[in-house]
Amino acid sequence: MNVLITGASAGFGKALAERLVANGHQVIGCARRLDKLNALAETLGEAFLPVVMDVSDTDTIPQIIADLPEKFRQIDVLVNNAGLALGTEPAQNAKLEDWMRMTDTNIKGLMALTHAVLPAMVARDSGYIINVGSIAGSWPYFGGNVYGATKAFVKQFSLNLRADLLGTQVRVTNLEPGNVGGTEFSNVRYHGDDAKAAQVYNGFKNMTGDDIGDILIWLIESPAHINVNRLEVMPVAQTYNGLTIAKDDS
Ligand code: 8X3
Repeated sequence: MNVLITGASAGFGKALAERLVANGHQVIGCARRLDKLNALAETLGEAFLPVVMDVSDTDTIPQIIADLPEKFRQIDVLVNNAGLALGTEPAQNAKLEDWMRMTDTNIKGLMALTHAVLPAMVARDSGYIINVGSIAGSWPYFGGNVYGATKAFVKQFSLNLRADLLGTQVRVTNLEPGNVGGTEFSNVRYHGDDAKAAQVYNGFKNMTGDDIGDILIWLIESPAHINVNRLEVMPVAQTYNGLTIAKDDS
C-alpha cells in the first residue's frame, strides 16, 4: 500500500512510517523539515518518499499531490497526523495568534489534504483516511479551549465523511489519543519550555509515539470490510474526573 502521512518527520508519523516500511508498504512522508525527512529516508530507503509540505499552506497542496512521482501517485491511505496544541492558558489569557495557527493546521490543513486526495479514492472505490484527533475533541479540560475545539471539528468531520461515503469502500477513522509522552507535542504546547513539558509526564506511565504507531498500523492492516469509526485511547493512569463546581467561598 501507499500511505501518505503528514507530520511524518517526528512522533506518531515517524513511528508509523517505520512500521509501514518494515511491513513492505510505501510511505509518502510529508513534513515541513526536509533535514528530518531526509534523515528518515536514509534509514528507511526507497520505500520512503520525503515530501516538503506545510499543511497550513493550503494553496500548495493540490500541486504537491499532482506532482508525486508515478509509483507514489496512488494514495491508498491518508493519515492526517500533522497538528499541534499551542498554549495551556485559559481562553481569556490565550494568544489569538496561537488559536489561528492551530486552526490553520489542525482544521484547514486537514481539510485541504482530504479534499485533494478523497476524489481519487472514491473513483477507485477503495481507500482509507485516518485522522489523528484527540481526547480533547470530546472532553473539555482547563486550557484546552481552541485546541480541543479543533479536535472536535476533526471528530465530526471524520464521522460526516463516512456519512457521505455510504456505499463506497472508502474507510475513515478518527483516532483519539490521550496523554502521549516522548514526542515534540508537549514541547510545542509549552512554547519550547522543556521543563514544563517534562512535568506533564512525571510520576505515571504515559503512552508513547510507538504505542500510537502500533495502533495506526493495526488500523491500516485491519480487514477492508471493517470501519473503525472512532478509537479513543488513554494511558491507564488517565481517566475522566467529573464536572467541577466553583463554591461561593472558594
Ligand atoms: C492531547 C491529549 O491528554 O495530552 O491531544 O491533553 S492530552
